[in-house]
Amino acid sequence: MTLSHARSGATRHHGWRRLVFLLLVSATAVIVGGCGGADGPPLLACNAISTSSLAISGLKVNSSTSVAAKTDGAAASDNYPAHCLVQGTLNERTGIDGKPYAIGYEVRLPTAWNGKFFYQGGGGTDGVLPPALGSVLNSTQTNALSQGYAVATSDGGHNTGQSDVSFGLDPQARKDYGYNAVGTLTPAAKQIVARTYGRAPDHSYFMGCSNGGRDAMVAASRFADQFDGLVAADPGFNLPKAAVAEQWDTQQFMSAASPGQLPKDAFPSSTMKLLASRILAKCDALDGVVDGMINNRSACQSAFNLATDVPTCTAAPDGSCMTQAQKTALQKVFDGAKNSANESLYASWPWDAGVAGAGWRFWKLDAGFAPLPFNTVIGAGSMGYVFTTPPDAPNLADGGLGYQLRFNMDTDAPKIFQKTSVFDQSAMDFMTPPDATHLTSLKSRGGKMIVYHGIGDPVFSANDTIAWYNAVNAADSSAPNYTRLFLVPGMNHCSGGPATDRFNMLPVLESWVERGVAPESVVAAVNPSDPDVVANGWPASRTRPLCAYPKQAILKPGATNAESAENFVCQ
Ligand SMILES: [Ca+2]
Repeated sequence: MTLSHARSGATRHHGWRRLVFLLLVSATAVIVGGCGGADGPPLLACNAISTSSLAISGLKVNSSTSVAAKTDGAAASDNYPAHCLVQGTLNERTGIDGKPYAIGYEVRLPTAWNGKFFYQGGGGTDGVLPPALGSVLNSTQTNALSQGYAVATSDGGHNTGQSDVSFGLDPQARKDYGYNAVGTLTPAAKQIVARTYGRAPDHSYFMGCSNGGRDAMVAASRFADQFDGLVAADPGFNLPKAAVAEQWDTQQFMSAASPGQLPKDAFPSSTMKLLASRILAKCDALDGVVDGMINNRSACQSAFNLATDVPTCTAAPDGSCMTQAQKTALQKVFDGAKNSANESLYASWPWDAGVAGAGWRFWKLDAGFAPLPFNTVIGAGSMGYVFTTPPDAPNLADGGLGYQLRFNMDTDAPKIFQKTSVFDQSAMDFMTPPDATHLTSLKSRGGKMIVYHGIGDPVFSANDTIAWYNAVNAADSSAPNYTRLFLVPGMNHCSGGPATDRFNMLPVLESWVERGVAPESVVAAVNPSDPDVVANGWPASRTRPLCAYPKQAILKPGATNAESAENFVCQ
């Protein structure tokens, strides 16, 4: 429906039907608060959208401009339709650190509106305002804006970029990052939608990966009244605990390093390739097809034994063995962060072919642009500034390695649960979904949430997400009626790895929300240009079904073509 169609719809009707239509329109206008109706505020053209014309509490419009359609992008996801771009801030204020803060936002309103709203989740430590094109994540397909969605996104309440995490010195900036940016922007953006098109959106969706996946899970818990459907991809919903694991991992990797070595030196690519090949040797065939993919994740965890399945070097490592120090460190990483009482501080990690993926290496061992793991580059500062209470503002001149090595699992890790009179919410309070295992509000309003997670994710453990999903089901056996989990074998963080990581969950979610079709399986393809796909020699046409957990993809009896999803069944 276009703007002009929305305004002139009544002209399509005649006689008594027209009268009934007008009565319905007027009743609807009352229900939605009179927006655009005869008694409500006038509809706003793009150039008329301003701070004063909207008059939304705390909301400032810095610019509202008409943007012409882009049709020459390299991929469909780069293109967008003609739309109105509104940029501004919410809740401008000065933090307790004396710095200016606000929730920066962007709302894009397509000329041809499909009647729906899409919130695009952020990522990492936020701090930047991504273009609100409505990314559908693991797909180069048409973005949500091009499908006619009105799309909103925010900077998470600070605009200092991804590398400056000093916003953690301000308690409100922590809350904005944790939940309040989504909670504040969503209703405000919907008011902008209503003032533009004359009515509230028919359906509202949220999609995000990583910290954006955490945003989705938090929204499903805190703001379930605002969303009909959500996609939480590779969610870091226990992010402060995962941050503890980032410190732990670096400590273990460094325990196997010789003097002068860094994690990337102590664990060269040849070592991780050896690990992947030994895991595959034990686990690939457990799902019935030797294809470089481990669909039978659960059987693999007991089948593979690092101590006995990888040769221990008697001389220097040459890619065919590991030193005992390497094996000890890797076992501790995969067992998960522990304190000195051997209590788990986060989660274990699944053995999976994704351990040799480029994304795994980037996060856990070698960021490439820095000689350190990205877990150190981003994980030291965010741990000290944002997740520790009170913040300890660590010196990061060495890239964060010293901080990570000094981090104490007995005395520092518990600070993610700590609060003070000034920092009145702990990191676990402001970052995680309250009562994550009971999605009662989402359930009662008929909302749906799709969660998916790469089994080879090196940042947020798929085991943590599986444990969450099992807990939700244990608390409510009807949970699959409103939330489903899809595991992606081999996939690293959000994408990449030896995996079928190209799929689009938005139409799947739309079908569930709007037509009641609960997803059983979703066809996924390889990204033919992914280096891990190329290195494995997989055909560019390979597809697989992703299966609703706990089902897994199994080759149909008698099928011979193991490259096509249609020959697999979820069971
Ligand atoms: Ca297999």
